[in-house]
Amino acid sequence: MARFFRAAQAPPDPSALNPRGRHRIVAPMPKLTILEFPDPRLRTRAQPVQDVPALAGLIDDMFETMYAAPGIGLAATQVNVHQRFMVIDVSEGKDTPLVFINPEIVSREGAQVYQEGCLSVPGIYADVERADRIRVRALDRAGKAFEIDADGLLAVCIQHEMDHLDGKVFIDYLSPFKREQVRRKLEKQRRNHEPARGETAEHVL
Ligand code: QAP
Ligand code: CO
Repeated sequence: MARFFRAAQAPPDPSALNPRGRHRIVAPMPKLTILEFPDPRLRTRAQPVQDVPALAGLIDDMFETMYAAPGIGLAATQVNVHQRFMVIDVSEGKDTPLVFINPEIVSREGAQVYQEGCLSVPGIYADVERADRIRVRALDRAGKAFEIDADGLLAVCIQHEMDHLDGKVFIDYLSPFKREQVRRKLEKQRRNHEPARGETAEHVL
């Protein structure tokens, strides 16, 4: 209670006001828009990347969008780019960015169940079974081929993001009944939290 009172008394941070000073800016706009289930564009099968250098700016924007969310993985499909690449950072310090271009799983072993989420399915979490250990071959952002052995969370994340490149979302592993429940919950979330059609962000801030 006391802590709440002190916070309410704190002077406003001038940097949190826009130039006209009337509306408080809550958070900077993320660079890229993330498609949300059941958007049919999430069902697109991505094409192999041909021109790695051309992706440099997009990769930076995807990391920015992912870190801001905050998330640990983002596939190009989710930002409506239908080329086979993704960005991942599962580290505690958010200091280990990984880029996978034209990824291929060359071997898989074992099974693990992990409670997954997805920036394209906000607020929904569900257990999914995937391979426990994988070996992945891909190109890095310089276009150089590499191979990595992954287990635990990184292995889950790579498999989850590679699914996006094939038009697959983690809730596809749930029963049709559960998936319909998810669709209705998202619909309700949007009704309650998003501006009505015709209203601009300015009205909300
Ligand atoms: C995929 O997911 C993943 O619902 C990456 O409201 C997830 O970054 C791989 C997020 C779990 C392995 C394990 C989800 C953020 C982020 C939400 C994400 C949300 C806000 C999900
Ligand atoms: Co996802």
